Amino acid sequence: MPAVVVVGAQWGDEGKGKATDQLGAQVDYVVKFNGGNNAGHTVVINGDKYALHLLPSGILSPGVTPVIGNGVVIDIEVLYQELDALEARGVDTSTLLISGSAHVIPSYNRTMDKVTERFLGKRRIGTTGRGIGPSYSDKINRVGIRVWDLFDEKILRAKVEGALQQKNQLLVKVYNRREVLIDEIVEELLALAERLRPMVCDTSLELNNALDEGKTVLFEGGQATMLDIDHGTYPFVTSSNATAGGVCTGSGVGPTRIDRVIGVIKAYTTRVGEGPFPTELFDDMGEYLQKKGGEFGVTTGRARRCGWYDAVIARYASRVNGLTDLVLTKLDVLTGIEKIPVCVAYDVDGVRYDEMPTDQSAFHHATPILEYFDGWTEDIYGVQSFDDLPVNAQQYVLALESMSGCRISSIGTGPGREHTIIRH
Ligand code: 2SA
Ligand code: GDP
Ligand code: MG
Repeated sequence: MPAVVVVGAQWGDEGKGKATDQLGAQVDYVVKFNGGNNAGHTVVINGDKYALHLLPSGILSPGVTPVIGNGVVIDIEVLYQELDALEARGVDTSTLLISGSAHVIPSYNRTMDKVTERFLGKRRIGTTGRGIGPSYSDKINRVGIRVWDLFDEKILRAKVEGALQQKNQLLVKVYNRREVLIDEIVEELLALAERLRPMVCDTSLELNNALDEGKTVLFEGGQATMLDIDHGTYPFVTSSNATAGGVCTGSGVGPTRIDRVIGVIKAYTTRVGEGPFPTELFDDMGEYLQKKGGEFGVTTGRARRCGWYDAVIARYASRVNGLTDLVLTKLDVLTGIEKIPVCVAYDVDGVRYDEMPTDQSAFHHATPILEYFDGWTEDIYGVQSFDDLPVNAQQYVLALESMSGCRISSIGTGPGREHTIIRH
């Protein structure tokens, strides 16, 4: 398996960190290709918990080269904090490679993110406030600051000047904030540059050479399919391509080189931030899943909204990512629920939809058509073999598989590396 992709199949927090970490032991490189420190990936190794944001989860596997690709937006201060925290816990981070073409998140974009959300009021997206959207907007508007720019003061100053020209107009005239000074930003970024320099290289060349030599590369997606800027529930999305297509643009590795695309999906659904969510629960059951599943943001601590498994979303994710496998997580959280509902299709104003409506208004009006499956009471925490699952749990998994358009090749029964069933 020379090149493997891991992406989220729902609205994020499916357990991509755990899946990446598990595969990490078998690969040479783990590459982050989209997003930034809006991500929060949890990995539990021998009971020790690690929360990763900007660094690829593969950094925890000795011998793996972690890579931050060109599609990522980097808050350099956060990067250093994360590196220092891992080093303090004995993790070797010295092999990290960073694309010089990745964009940085200057402090003014954190400000922009927060003031824009406040300004939007009821129409807010519910962002993580990390400056992600404004930094990707700058990239598209061609006024972004790239890692390479930090190593030439003259170029950096010109770029910051270009970026602030428009931004200051907005900040001062619309948002009533103080003007951001060019000198202040140039100084701030230059002070961060030197430590970065040895990590920076042409990561596209490095990865393509590695694949030529028969090495294995794992691409770790941030956020998820339904948060993808093109394929998600726009405008309630993040600002990058979190689907498998983003791998190629975000790393400089072409599509013909990708062998497997693994979608990670929870046995129920969660969402953090605003936006439509057809199977969302507003009753005690939603609270039960949130508590039992520990559904709180790894980056912001926000409570995640909870609902039932949505097979329409699973089929959609299988299609737009070209999934070869599904990794089903958190099956253990469903233990003790008598009848487990699953959304098999939507009702949109009296019309049945078996596939995701392309019209967002229809999706906003979608109510779930549910099928009910018998639950189980036996404790399945940590179970490692499919045959050791209660029959009803097995049937639930097989039913999800038949509805979701893709084979379920692994099942999570707990947060630890070892709490996993591999289906051969
Ligand atoms: P942004 O900050 O511009 O990317 O926000 C836009 C939308 O994307 C959602 N988003 C996320 N959803 C789930 N998990 C994410 N990471 C953290 C985690 C979230 C946290 O792992 O728990 O701690 O709150 C993540 N990052 C972005 C976001 O909620 C907006 O809906
Ligand atoms: P990511 O953003 O997709 O990497 O996921 P997060 O780390 O944000 O959230 C997933 C949470 O579920 C983390 O706390 C994981 O430790 C936990 N987790 C992952 N797989 C399982 C599982 O199979 N069972 C249980 N109980 N927890 C899991
Ligand atoms: Mg997460």
